[in-house]
Amino acid sequence: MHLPPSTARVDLRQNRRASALLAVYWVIAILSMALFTGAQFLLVELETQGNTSLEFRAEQLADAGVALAMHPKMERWDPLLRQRTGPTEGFEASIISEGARLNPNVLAISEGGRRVLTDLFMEFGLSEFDSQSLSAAMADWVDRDSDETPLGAEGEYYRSKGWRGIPFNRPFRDLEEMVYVRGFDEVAVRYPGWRDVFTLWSAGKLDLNDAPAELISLVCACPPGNASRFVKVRAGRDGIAGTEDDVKFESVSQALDVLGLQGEVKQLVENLVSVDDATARLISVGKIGDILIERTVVVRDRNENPSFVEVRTRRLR
Ligand SMILES: [Ca+2]
Ligand SMILES: [Ca+2]
Repeated sequence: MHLPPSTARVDLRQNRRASALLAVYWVIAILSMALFTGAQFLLVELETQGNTSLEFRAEQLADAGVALAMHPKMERWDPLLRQRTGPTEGFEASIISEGARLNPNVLAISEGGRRVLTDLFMEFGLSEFDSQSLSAAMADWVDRDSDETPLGAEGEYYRSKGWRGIPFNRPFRDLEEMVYVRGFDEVAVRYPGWRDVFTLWSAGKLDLNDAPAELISLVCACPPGNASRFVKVRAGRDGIAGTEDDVKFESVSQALDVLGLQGEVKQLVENLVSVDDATARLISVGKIGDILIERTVVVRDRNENPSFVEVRTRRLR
């Protein structure tokens, strides 16, 4: 069908007007969307900034706790370590001996230490054979030579798996290195919380004044009941650990007597335990509103010439 030229022009103009109108609607729609999105971004950004400044405040509060805990004269039961600084804010700091954890660098290089590691891995759920093999592989990892110990693993084993340059033949410098030791993957699967059991910063002996009952029983090869009773004695008359009446053992011999160890067993264990590790773990949680930030600082020689060896921060909530 052919329209007369004039009608065609009118239609064309109408079409153009309709197109222009449509374009205006589009522009309005896009602008509205842009404004809406912009407003949303602004809201999110304001919220993020608000959270960031609250997090910063919580970190400051955590640091206030760390600073107090750092002081060599500060006792762990001192109420100054637990303060409320406002209606919704405050901090709680604690001081723990780093010797309350196990040091793989020291344990792996002695027979008594490897016995402890083997027992620990069995506690984690590994078989006796796998536990012994893993202890031996850890010894090969940290000792300086490339001679394989019985059940151990040196370069040849790792090369067969396509890994070159390991073991490092030096002490672990980071707990994460342990993951690469042959057989350690089984520990990571069976006991994901393994990192909380170990440290690389203690002098290497289990500090009986702070260690949990499970590790005392393991290292001292004594019944769990003895270790629990020992921990109760340590907590003092009020039965609560970390209070003023806590018992602090002055000598290893005295502590082992309370644990009920005698004779040869006592002699064997004496080399694996202490009562005064010089490295401390200060854990301080800063709180504001619903936000909790935990700062962990490991301090060497807190009483003499303090130095930080590790600082970690995590948001708990
Ligand atoms: Ca080696
Ligand atoms: Ca107490």
